[in-house]
Amino acid sequence: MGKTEKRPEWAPEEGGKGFACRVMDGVAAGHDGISSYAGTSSNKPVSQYRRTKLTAQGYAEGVLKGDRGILGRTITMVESNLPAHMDQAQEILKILLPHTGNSLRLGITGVPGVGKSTFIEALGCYLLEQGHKVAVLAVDPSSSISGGSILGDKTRMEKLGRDARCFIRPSPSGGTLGGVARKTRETILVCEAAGFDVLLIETVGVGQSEITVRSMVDFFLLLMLAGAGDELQGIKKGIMELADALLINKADGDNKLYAETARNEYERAMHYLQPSTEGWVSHAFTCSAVTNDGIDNIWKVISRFKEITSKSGIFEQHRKEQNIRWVHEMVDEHLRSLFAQHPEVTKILGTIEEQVAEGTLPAVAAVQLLLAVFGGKQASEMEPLRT
Ligand SMILES: Nc1nc2c(ncn2[C@@H]2O[C@H](COP(=O)(O)OP(=O)(O)OP(=O)(O)O)[C@@H](O)[C@H]2O)c(=O)[nH]1
Ligand SMILES: [Mg+2]
Repeated sequence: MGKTEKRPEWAPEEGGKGFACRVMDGVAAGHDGISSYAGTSSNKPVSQYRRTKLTAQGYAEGVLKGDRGILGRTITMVESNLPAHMDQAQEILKILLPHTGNSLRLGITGVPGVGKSTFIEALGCYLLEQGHKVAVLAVDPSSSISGGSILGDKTRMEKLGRDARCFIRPSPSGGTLGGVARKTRETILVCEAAGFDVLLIETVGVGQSEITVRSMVDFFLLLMLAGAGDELQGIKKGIMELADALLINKADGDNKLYAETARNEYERAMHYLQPSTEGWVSHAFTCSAVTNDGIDNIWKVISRFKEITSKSGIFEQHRKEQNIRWVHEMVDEHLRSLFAQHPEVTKILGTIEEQVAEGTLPAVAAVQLLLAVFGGKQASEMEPLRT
């Protein structure tokens, strides 16, 4: 951003610097963190809605028209923790809801360095060539510290990031995984309403976040490496059971042979695993995100999955189940936070914990007591607390 000296035309020639002022160049985009287009070129058209305060209807209309600026602002609203924003986001989502759901939601996970971002770049570009509209999202609960994994990765998604048909959004920095997940689920809906028909959702495969992402996608893809140690494969066993396909990446150069051996091993191992999706048998494949070898094949697999599960009704049923589970999760989370903040509960919790630890109060009785207090009973009415 450059600073230029501006001198008003009425200023005397010999007036010196006292008559000049410094003017900062404006920014083409809004202050919501994204340019009006997903690409970085600043001479692309700026949203006609920009900088005007919008109603929920205005936001929804902008999203439905595919306006990038409004899309970014709507997602910012969805990601906000301010009560006023949360209310407006819900109003917008209500309007958008009938226009959502027309996409394939693809979750991509794997250990750091396996090549998730490089793979997303390769698959994303392939899908754009096929005429799809692609949005890339990330779920990374640690991103409040790291500043968002995808943002740091933009260099790996250089082509995709420059393409106006693609929309890339880094992970919301929501603190808890529950918070990040809520925001990503709603962002998925907003992107679908904006017309994106393939959503690629990246998450780092280092813990709970894969399970969370599994619960918000249709197809779950696990990227793996050939020759990674046994202990690593042991850790991944639980995750392997969640996968609709295993993809051994970096099958290029000298590694091609190892990748094929690993594919055979995984294929055998998967015989003994519970299938992740009813009516679908998960298989192992190889690809190279660098040479693009196998990218078209994995998309064929994913398309076949959609075809088969749509025909059998499992696709729709899964989404309905995911939505219902989501409601329960949110209720759980909300109740837990109400419980933790309840003044009477917090007053007695320490004493109760002590009594349970000392063995003077059974755990079940402690729960009954806490829930009774949470339900409105006075702690002083409670028998064990008088001791
Ligand atoms: N040879 C080869 N290298 C690859 C391939 N895919 C990715 N890489 C390289 O592997 C490294 C890690 O790739 P990333 O795409 O950043 O991996 P990631 O899984 O997104 O990593 P995190 O975001 O840190 O979890 C980079 O140096 C890539 O160039 C591939 O198919 N073949
Ligand atoms: Mg990455």
